[in-house]
Amino acid sequence: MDIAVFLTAAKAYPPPQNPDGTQMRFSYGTAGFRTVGTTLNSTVFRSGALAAVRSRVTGRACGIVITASHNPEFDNGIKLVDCTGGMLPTSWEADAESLANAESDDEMKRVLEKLLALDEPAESLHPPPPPGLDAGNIPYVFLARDTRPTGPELAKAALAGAKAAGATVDDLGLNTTPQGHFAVYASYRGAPNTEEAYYKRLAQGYASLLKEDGDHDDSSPVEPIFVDCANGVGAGKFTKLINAVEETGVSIPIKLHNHEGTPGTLNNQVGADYVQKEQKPPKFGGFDALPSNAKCVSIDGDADRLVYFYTDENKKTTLLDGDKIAALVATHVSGLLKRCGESLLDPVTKKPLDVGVVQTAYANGASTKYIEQVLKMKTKCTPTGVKWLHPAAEAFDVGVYFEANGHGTALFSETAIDRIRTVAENSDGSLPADALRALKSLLALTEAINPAVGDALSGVLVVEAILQAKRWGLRDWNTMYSDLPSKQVKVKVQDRSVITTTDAERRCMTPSGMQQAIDAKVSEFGNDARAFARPSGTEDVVRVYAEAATREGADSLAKEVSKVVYTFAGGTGDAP
Ligand code: NG1
Ligand code: ZN
Repeated sequence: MDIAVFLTAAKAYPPPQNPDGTQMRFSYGTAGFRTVGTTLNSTVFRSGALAAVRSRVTGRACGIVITASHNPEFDNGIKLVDCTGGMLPTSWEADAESLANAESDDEMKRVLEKLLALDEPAESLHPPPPPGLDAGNIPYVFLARDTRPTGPELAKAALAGAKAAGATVDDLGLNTTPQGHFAVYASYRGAPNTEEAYYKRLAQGYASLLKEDGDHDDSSPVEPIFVDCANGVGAGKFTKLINAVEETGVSIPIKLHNHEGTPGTLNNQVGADYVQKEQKPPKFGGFDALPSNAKCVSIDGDADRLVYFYTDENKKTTLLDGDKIAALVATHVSGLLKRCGESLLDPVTKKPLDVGVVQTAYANGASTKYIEQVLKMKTKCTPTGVKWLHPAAEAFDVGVYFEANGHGTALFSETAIDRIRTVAENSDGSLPADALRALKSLLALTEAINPAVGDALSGVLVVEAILQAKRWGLRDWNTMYSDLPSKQVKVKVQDRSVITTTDAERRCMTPSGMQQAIDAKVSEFGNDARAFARPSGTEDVVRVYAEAATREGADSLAKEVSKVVYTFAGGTGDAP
């Protein structure tokens, strides 16, 4: 890389200044940089270069998505995609931040030289790509953006940064975060990586799932699915997916709401984040006029999250969140594995595939109990953010991970896929027919689900196929377990970094005395009560979560813990 060329190009992207004349600082949060879109030009330019450097160091293509996901329309951000399709390794975050905040050419040069000197061939960190695969032009960067008004300008800056660092840029234009990840994932494996190829793969996986699990020829679901697209990038992509599904000869009765051309703005009282946090239907899109108990889904602005919900005759809305999706997928996977009998045991050690569910502290206590005690599956709790859940899920042969907010997927290791495929293809009639169908169904699931990151679009296909296989409606699904009432609130403080946490963010280490005060409050709300506070990595707030045996209990515990945070961590504005 010619650093001098990069430094010259960087002159066109000077970092913005604070009102006091100091240089504005940017922090790498839960999912990359995220803040007011109009301030991000320099950060995005520099991150474009960082993606190119990451590609150079790993010898494989990497990616960038310009999005602020579920945040309001005026925010924007950048998500960096590592060469295998996952997120930038956490070990690079501090350098990404140093590059974004460098105040001189020398500082930028130092960070770039440090990173360029790293010797991290992709194979040393991840399963190697297929032997003999030509990596193409390296550095190579895929670029996608969502529908925000600042998107085009920022995408230009990212492109300029990547090019100034010597990269070839593959501009995917308006696209979802999961498509950005999939393009990189597929390119790493030498598989077709276009949008068309991706939707075809999902559609074929879905059609095979219906075929293997259905009892009759046309097992397409018929009940309409009303999808709130949050006025984001997902709506147009759903249309492509529906077409790809129809080309396979099956159908999916999706009706799109809150998309381009309809009133309302991105993520504003619509979308998965609103519906999950408020536990209410979207304010716009005509959801109040739908028939009672209609099947509804909300996705977020970059289409990597989904939650289901329905509103009954009494106008009571029931949310089926990421935890319920995880339980549904986990129960289906474990059912299929049981039907495969001993065919999937390790040929040498005779051990079964290691299956687990990964959650965060926000997972409803009832879901964890259900997965462990009823499904008898392992669970693991990680800090918030896909960058923590994904690697934890990769440690299993089959790892299902979902955040309560609906972000997640199911990962099948190469070993698991190879074993399933080998057994299915070499059964010679020796396997019972039902076991063979279960094996094929597992293979179909690996195709219908995004293997790189959560995807609301593939999520709908997978949920629908499972519901169809079980002949379940949303009410049946909901009876898997009853959520403990929970409440999430935000507390504004002067500097949220004064709060540090441990134990997968379930306990605070600082400010001193705050955890003891939280514990004292929790102990007043009975055995099922639980609460924690952590600084958000995407918004300038502290998030407080509480759950308890009753709605009143959860609400008042959240309020009490907010007061504790306000007192100990320097609250600003009105006290909770
Ligand atoms: P923060 O702001 O760090 O809580 C939020 C979500 C995460 C994840 C990221 C990235 C909650 C409580 N937190 O992170 O789960 O989705 O945004 O978009 O929903
Ligand atoms: Zn998102």
